[in-house]
Amino acid sequence: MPGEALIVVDMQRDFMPGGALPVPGGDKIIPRVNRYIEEFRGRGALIVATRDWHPPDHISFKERGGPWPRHCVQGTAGAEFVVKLPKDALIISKATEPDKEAYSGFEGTNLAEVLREKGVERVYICGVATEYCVRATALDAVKNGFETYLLCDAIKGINPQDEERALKELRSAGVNLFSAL
Ligand code: VGL
Ligand code: ZN
Repeated sequence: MPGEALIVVDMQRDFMPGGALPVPGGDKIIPRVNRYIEEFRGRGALIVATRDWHPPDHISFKERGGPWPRHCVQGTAGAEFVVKLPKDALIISKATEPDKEAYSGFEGTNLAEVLREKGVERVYICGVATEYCVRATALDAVKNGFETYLLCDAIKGINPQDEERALKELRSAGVNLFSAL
């Protein structure tokens, strides 16, 4: 419906098994994410895909004292999307500055402005990783005043306990936990 957006978070090769920073079972949700993309597109929603898009010397990388192995470096195969996106999808690149981490698709991007410009009031979120970029994006969606739904059958976390904690936190923050399955 008009007024709706589907936000697909970081469905990139490096976050899949075999990638630089794999989310266990991350590839299992690819078909469901693709199905949501088609369904939402069919009903006239705006399709947004965020991508982790780091410079090669990003602050979150181990060689700079950060927590993560080097991943999703701009322009590399590891940063490519693994889901089918329509040509008119809105691509949001985040964490593009060497010295700034950004887990949320709203952080340091124009996502909130674009959604408002397009009359979006309700957002549906899926993707990886639940307790990092999905969590941060959903919290910011609520903060920015969007009615926010998490598509719980199309998300995947790195650590099950952290994922569980994040889901509780999101629910108390006002995120609607939704599952079609
Ligand atoms: C992410 C760790 C580092 C994510 C991004 O997309 O959840 N996690 N960079
Ligand atoms: Zn990252």
